[in-house]
Amino acid sequence: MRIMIMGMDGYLGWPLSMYLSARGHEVSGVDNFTRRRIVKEIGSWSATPIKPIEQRIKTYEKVSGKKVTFYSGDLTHSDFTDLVIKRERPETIVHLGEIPSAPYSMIDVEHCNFVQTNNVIGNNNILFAMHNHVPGCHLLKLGTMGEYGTPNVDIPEGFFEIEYRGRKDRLPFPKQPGSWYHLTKAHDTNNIIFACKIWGLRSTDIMQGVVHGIVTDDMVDDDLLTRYDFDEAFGTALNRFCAQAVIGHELTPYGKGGQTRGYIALRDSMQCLTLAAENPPDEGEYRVFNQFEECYSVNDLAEHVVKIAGESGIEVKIWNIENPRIEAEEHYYNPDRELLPKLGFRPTNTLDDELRMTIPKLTQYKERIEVKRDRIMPTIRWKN
Ligand code: NAD
Ligand code: USQ
Repeated sequence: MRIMIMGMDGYLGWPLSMYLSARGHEVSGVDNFTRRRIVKEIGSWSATPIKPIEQRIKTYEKVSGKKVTFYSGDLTHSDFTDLVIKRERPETIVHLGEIPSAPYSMIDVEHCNFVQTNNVIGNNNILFAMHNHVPGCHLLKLGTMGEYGTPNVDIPEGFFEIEYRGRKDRLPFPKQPGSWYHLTKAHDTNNIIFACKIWGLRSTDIMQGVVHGIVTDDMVDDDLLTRYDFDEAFGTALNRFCAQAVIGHELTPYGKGGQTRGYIALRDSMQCLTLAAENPPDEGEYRVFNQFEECYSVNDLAEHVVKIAGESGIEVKIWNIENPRIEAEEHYYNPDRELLPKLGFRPTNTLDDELRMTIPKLTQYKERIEVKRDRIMPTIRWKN
């Protein structure tokens, strides 16, 4: 299948490109290196020393014998997006090419507007280019579990049956995002639903939980490593805790630490996205998959990291610091997760086994984390 990966240079995009290519798909991709630039802007870097995309592709092609095509450009430029989609005629587009950080979007009005414009406009440009050139293409769009927020009821996969004043309907489940970033994903969702309705496009909107880990089977050479962030804006909870453990920094659950989210290992995110790509929806169909393995509170995660780091002789403490965000610290959380397992998804490892791979791998980059130790504690607040 011809698959185009928007955001090929990113944390998920690069390993997914190799994973899909290794399975025999014809892979092309797009990126404008925003992620590299904005991590630098906040004074941090990836724990792993990542190579330029050209070198990644060259090494991958050498070790695999496969070919990957890359286009450097900005998805918010409609002419560019139109051109690459017209040229490659993808059968599936995996759209990862957005700015993924909640804290970065909360810095100030410029950052909020940059994230909202980047994400919403880029997504719209893809929808229009699909309509114009490849109306049968499947848009596999990365949304987030954070679109739903933390309601005090179970969370279905996208839609729910409701009876109101004696009438029934199947409606999109309400969205209560918790940052300007998370809101962009809800805006994208509405735009995609509308495009599927008026143009008959097909799409899978992936409500993905927080991703963690670094190891995938295709990273057989150091040139092929993916990025791994640990700073306050781009490091996600569990990845931050692992990096903190490696340098002996206290683990930092925010506030009471009862914030509960779905988590998924990087390798299993690849597995799920591949299953979704290889099992497309019907023409005109908009469907939603909740993509995570298990739910944990941040306190639970910190305890798992303390235990597994301890097995390697690393002693770390947990420090529940003041929460920079406005969010529920104790809440009900029970999302459904049925559609991907029905397609065959099985988590590869337990959380502890995955941590047994992540922590030693990360220890190789201890010095790089140490150099940016001052980027760990949160300074960006939801309310100044
Ligand atoms: P990432 O920042 O590492 O990857 C996104 C890539 O898209 C980057 O390389 C960036 O340079 C590129 N990009 C951004 N805007 C672009 C534009 N206008 N034109 C071209 N390229 C652009 O992020 P990630 O962690 O790999 O996440 C990928 C997707 O998955 C994002 O949409 C994110 O919101 C979503 N997601 C991530 C997680 C997670 O925990 N990592 C969880 C749920 C959802
Ligand atoms: N948290 C801590 N301590 C930390 C870092 C985070 O307690 O040191 C808490 C946060 O307050 C939050 C939870 O951990 O309650 C998750 O935070 P996060 O930074 O790991 O995740 P989030 O901001 O939600 O964003 C990440 C990705 C984003 C994706 C989202 C999936 O950056 O792209 O959309 O996870 S989800 O959380 O399901 O919405």
